[in-house]
Amino acid sequence: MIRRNPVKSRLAAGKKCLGLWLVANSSMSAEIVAGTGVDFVIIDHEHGPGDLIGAAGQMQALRSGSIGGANDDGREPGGPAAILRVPWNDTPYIKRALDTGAEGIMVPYVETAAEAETAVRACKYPPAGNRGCAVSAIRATGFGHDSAEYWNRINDEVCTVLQIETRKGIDNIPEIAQVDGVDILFIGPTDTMATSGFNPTAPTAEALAVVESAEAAVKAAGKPMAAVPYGGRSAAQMFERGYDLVAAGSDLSLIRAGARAAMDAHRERWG
Ligand code: 3PY
Ligand code: MG
Repeated sequence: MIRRNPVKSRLAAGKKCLGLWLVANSSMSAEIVAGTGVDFVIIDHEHGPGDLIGAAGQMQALRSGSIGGANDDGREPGGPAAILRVPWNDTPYIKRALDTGAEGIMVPYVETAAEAETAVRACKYPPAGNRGCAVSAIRATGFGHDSAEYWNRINDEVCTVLQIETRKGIDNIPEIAQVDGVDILFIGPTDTMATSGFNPTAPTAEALAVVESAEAAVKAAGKPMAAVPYGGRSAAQMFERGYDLVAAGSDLSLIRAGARAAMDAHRERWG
């Protein structure tokens, strides 16, 4: 069965979406995260060691719904939306990620409307796009059990997320946002600062202002806006700023933060 994309259905209902990153290529990380009832995950293949076999295992774990009491509050059944960030705007990789079962694709470093069109076309079967078709042989269709339903529905259900991470990309947001099939614009604060000549590990007011100019442009274009928290802001503060989706932390960063807090508390008391 092909379900309604949970991110699309929440956005259509005017709800905000909280997500987490999966960087460790671990199905157990995915299972833990899914058990929290988080709205979406981003399986990261731009950074980290992720591969498509790992992504398949993570997507199986996301759907298992076996821990944490998820799905008892009216959310789409089947766990968080699985969005896969591809390494680059690469049509063959996007095809393989979708075939593996990703419900959304996130493309880094999009700078022009032409690049946005390339990404959207890679995410859609003809005639809307140029995604290759092997519906009887792929995990996304239940290995052929759901071929017809998948073909009929996936062009509408797939979620295309484009990242804005450069000055050129910011300048072109009005045109990028108008490309049919672009669902969400995701500002990458770290790369935006880095590509604008700033040190992203110690953001100055000037560096933050560049990211804020991207926010203003996405808002003006009327597109759903996403990012990771930046400038010391919490996820809640990001939502207050007008974000529709926030990807708040990763399996790896949350382990680091938990381990750090436990050790700091121990050292403070016991030395
Ligand atoms: C960035 O900040 O550059 C991202 O890609 C999201 O973390
Ligand atoms: Mg980035």
